[in-house]
Amino acid sequence: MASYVSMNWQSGLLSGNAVQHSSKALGALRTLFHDQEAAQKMPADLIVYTVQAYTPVPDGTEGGLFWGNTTLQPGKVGDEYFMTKGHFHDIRNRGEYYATFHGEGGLVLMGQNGVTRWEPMAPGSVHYIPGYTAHRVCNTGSIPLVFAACWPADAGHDYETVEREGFTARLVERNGGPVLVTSNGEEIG
Ligand code: S6P
Ligand code: ZN
Repeated sequence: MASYVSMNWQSGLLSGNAVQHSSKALGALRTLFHDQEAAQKMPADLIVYTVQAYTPVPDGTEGGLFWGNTTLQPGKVGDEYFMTKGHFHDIRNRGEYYATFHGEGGLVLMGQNGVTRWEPMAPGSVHYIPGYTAHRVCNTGSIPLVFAACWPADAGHDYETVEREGFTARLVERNGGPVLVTSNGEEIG
């Protein structure tokens, strides 16, 4: 029988021997940001986000489910909010749930047709990420953003497509709040 873990329903954080931990520092994320001059000036070892994952079945198990959470620090590179790398799932039709515990953010979603939109994240918000949709989270607030995720064990992660092509719009701060802008600076949401 698979082991189990515990979740603190106030913080969204997991504990238990079976919890896997990983982190992403700015040095590994720099190329994602629009303002490369600002990105290069920031410390490579600055931790931007940490992830906890509970994967009770082997990666790739059809019908299995994984659970995890992400703690994304507040900050910006130029006017662009700190964000996760973002990915499509390797098996494109696989969906996912995100649910917010702490902080404020934006879930940026891009369909395979290249149309990008976003949903505001705040404590209690639950977000369904449909299949065929790249997803990335931005911290639009001033405190750590914590959200939980549940995704199919066989979904896999395609980071390469996003690294190569990016999202068609970015979440940036304008007049003190988040706005989705295209690469030519046009506001679309
Ligand atoms: C996994 C799920 C999350 C992300 C995490 C980091 O499918 O979407 O656990 O892995 O938020 O984002 P990323 O884009 O670096 O995997
Ligand atoms: Zn995912």
